Amino acid sequence: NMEVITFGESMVLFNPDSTGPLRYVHNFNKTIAGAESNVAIALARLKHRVGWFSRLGDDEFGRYIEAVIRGEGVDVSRIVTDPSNSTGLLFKERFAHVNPKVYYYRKNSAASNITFKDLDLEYIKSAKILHVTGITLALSQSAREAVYEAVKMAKANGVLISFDPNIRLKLWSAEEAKVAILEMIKLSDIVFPGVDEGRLLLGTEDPKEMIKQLLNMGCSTVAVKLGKEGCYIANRQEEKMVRGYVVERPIDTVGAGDGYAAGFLSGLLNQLSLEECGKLANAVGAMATLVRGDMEGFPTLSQVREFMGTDEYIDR
Ligand code: KDG
Repeated sequence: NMEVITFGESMVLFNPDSTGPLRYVHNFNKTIAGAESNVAIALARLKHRVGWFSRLGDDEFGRYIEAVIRGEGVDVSRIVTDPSNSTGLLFKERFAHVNPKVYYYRKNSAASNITFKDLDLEYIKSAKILHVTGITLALSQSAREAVYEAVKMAKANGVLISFDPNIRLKLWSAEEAKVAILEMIKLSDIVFPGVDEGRLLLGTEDPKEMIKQLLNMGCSTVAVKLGKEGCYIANRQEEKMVRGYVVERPIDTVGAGDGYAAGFLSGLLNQLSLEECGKLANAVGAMATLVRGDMEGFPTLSQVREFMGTDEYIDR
């Protein structure tokens, strides 16, 4: 049985080898992106049994995504192949010293055509945690229905629901996002909002106030991500500020939130204290920023222990 199951759109990511406007870029580095597969890959590296699925195009890019995620040790047995729509793509555009810009080529992609019929309910029911994100809610009506269907069924069977709002304003308006995400939060046990999402969803950037509101909506664990500052986290028993790790030169912060969520879920699965969950989450999130690409920087268990200073490092 899987400990965590997640689903959502993964895309081929083309990362430019040089900075500047894309029309002047000649060489790209091909890799994959996708918030949910990022979480799955990060969990697999931390030695958890994790499954990810999506609808992929019957094309080379779909086969590539499947191979990469399978190669990371994630169970991909529930992937559905779409005979008529293509796998989505995404390009980054890099400029010195600022976060990259992102361009999506994912409208009507195979994954955005996912429906509840693509779900293997027995498989989802057998997990301890179902992790979903607001990106899937934004993809299409049928994708949104698939998320609700999976969540309601999982919940009814005692599976914990983990939810990252992951608001992407390139995919939907703030108003639409707010309604759908608040509805999902009410069904969730564990939520991972950022402070900017607090402003948009709850009208506050104050982590304490965000936590109060989210616990009132029925969530049992709330982890407010504060970027390099760390996180402010709470469950029904306690509330804690956990300082982040200092990263001298972050290279690419995209994917850090997914690493954070994976670290936190790993802590919960290993029954760590709330504070230890926050520390591990901070460490995985910080390490994700040290490497170009959304998922390449996620650490193995021994790498994260070394980074956190709990394991001695022997380099030769
Ligand atoms: O959280 C990182 C993701 O945003 C990235 O990997 C791409 O899934 C993606 C998206 O929809 O932006």
